[in-house]
Amino acid sequence: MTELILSLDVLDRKRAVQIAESCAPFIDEIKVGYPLVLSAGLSIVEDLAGLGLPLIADFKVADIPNTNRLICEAVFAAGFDAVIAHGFVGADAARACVEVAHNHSGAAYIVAEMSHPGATEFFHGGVAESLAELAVACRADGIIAPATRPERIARLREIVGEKAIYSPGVGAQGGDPDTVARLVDGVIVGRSIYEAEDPAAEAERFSRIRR
Ligand code: NUP
Repeated sequence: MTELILSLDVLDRKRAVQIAESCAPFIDEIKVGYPLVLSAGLSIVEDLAGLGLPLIADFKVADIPNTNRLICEAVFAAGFDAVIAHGFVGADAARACVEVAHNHSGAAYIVAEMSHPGATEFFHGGVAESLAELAVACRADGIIAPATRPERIARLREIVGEKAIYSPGVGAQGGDPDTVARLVDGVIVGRSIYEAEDPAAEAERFSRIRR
């Protein structure tokens, strides 16, 4: 089953919690990033934890191994279940994130290729493939790959095999949810849900990809 992951990039704490609560029956996980944490504070995790859905910290961690370790320890201490990290910093730094995640019975996902147009400037030409290989070598739980380029997801799937692929870029960024859902383990949706007049109805509509 392909999961539906809500990207909760909402700045107002109350609104974020309201949207998460109303969408909860239709989603499998919630992804929280800098926009919400920097606006509402890290304690937003406590507000969301009650929903019983896994929480992914999209902090795209990208530092030296020791700093990555410190960041990830704070992420899991806060109550997150998974973290997203960059792989371009090298295997030692990425592995630090994976190790901390696994020590906390959590998961770590490595960004293999991003979804925005500018991502082609650096991720193409073999880089994304190398990052996917690094994710496998570091025993990461999966990769992030672009819903805006299904053909790239298919290519990266050849490298990561059974590992999870989570994919942002549907809706607001132009990716087609049904096409992508067949290729990945989780589809990440932000604006198409949280900016909708009725976020829960939109989440329910997207949840048809779970079939
Ligand atoms: O390559 C990536 N593309 C992307 O959009 C990697 C990401 N982590 N994201 C995140 O997914 C982005 O920061 C946002 O939080 C979410 C997509 O949101 P939306 O475009 O559906 O609103």
